[in-house]
Amino acid sequence: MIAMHQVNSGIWDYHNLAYNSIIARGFMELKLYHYVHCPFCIRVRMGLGYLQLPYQSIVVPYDDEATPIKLTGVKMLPIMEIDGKAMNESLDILEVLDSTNSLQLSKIQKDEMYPAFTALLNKLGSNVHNLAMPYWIYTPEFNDSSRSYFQKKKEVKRGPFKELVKKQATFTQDILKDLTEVADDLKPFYKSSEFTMYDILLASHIWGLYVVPEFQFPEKIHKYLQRVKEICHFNYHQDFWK
Ligand SMILES: N[C@@H](CCC(=O)N[C@@H](CS)C(=O)NCC(=O)O)C(=O)O
Repeated sequence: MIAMHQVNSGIWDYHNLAYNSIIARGFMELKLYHYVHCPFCIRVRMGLGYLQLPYQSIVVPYDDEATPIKLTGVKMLPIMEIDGKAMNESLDILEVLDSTNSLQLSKIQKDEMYPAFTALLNKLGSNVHNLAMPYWIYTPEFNDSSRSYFQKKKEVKRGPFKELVKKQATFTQDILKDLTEVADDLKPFYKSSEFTMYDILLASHIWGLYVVPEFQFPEKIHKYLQRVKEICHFNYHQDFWK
């Protein structure tokens, strides 16, 4: 859980085809800077696991502003450093890493249902954050300083965590309503017999609910998440215990 300090200044141009072919040949060093709780970071971790790409995992303390700003100019994770060049935006990162397009990201983004899916993801994501944030801050990812930084920042947008906890039943109800719909669309993967990027996007957005002791996933969704975990060789807590 230590932020990286030896960083390189180059910003990665993700449309650079030369780099893509380097990636395809596997001649690269990958470093992922991430927050354990962050769904966009989990996306990338799941993608890396699915693609079986070895990488250095760097969990950045939430109150460390210097590391991400030095890498990309903004305090936003995930950041992927590929052979010393840093980039952000989870979907752009996944597009570069998946050089053979096995997860069909570009195809999915052209789907008629993609805008509705994105809206569902945003709604789910917001409720998941409201429900889970007061718990995430007590996982080993945080210390007193990063916990207080996180809580202060998030409370500006969402209100006091104490109030969020009081509204647990409402958030849970909304999440379960959406998950019931999702469950109907599992064939056994999201609207497909094949595993695709949809499954990574969905699973990464709801995974953090496992940290909330009061929340119980519907059985079908739990089994689906465990299947995604297997396919992506994903271990949410791996960085806590290294
Ligand atoms: N569009 C970005 C979103 C990433 C994002 O929102 N990251 C949040 C964590 S979940 C972040 O870094 N927040 C920093 C902060 O608010 O201090 C992506 O897909 O990578």
